[in-house]
Amino acid sequence: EGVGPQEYTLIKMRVLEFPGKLSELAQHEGKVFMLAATLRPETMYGQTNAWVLPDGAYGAYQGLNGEIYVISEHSARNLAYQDQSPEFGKTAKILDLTGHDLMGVPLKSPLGEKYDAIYVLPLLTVSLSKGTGVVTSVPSDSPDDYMGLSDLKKKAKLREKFGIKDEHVLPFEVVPVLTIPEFGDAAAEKVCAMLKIQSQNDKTKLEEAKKMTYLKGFTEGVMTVGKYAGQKVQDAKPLIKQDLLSSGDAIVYFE
Ligand code: A2H
Repeated sequence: EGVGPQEYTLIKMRVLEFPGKLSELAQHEGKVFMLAATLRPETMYGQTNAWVLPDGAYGAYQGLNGEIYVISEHSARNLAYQDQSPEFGKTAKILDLTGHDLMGVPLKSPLGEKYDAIYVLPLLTVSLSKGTGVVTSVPSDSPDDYMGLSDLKKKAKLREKFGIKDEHVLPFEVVPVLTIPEFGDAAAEKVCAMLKIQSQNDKTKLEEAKKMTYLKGFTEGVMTVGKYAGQKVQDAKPLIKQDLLSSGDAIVYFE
């Protein structure tokens, strides 16, 4: 835990289909979003999927302007005190969900141009007490995301266990977003290979991979895609964040 409040950008990922229990939200089509908490909104160009905790408790909550947000209860409560619910300080839950109900749900995210739809997939290291419990997966720049996706690609049994279809995983490849002098344009993939990381359970090596990539990505990275291609990540990040807020595709969130 840090000393002050942590600011996240919540990315509004539109729910495109309403399978299973989600069918109760189908009448709100177009206004239902899963909100992913990120510190790196400039990496949204490289998103290949979203993560939730399979056994985690989530809910669909009434937001502003008739929108509905699928998030953890803890974040719903915080958002209600940050002017993002119909009544200040009060959550309005429409539906209880678990991570299992969300497996394989197709989403459309802002800035993700490469894929028409990306899918909700399981990651066992997602914490329900941080952010919204929904995470955007960017395997080019996050070692956790890279190993999570490559485990699902490699292990048919793992996909089966969570009812994930091959087409939700196999077609999705690393999408480069930025380049770092030392590691090139898909730093997480490169560093996971350098350290010979075997799986998402390789905790110690993953910690090291994260230390190697995160700071350099931010301090030395240069954007290679999008409106701010050619600019330093440090400079592009606040601009991309502001663009996402202005277009209504993101929300500022503190906890
Ligand atoms: B970041 P901090 Cl490309 N459980 O977004 C586990 N991880 C979570 C989470 C949760 N409930 N909520 C958010 N996160 C992840 C992108 C990214 C992130 C990149 C590179 C670094 C990075 C794509 N994933 O974070 O513990 C999210 O991953 C570096 C730390 O609050 C979020 O930003 O410091 C980050 O962890 C927030 O971590």
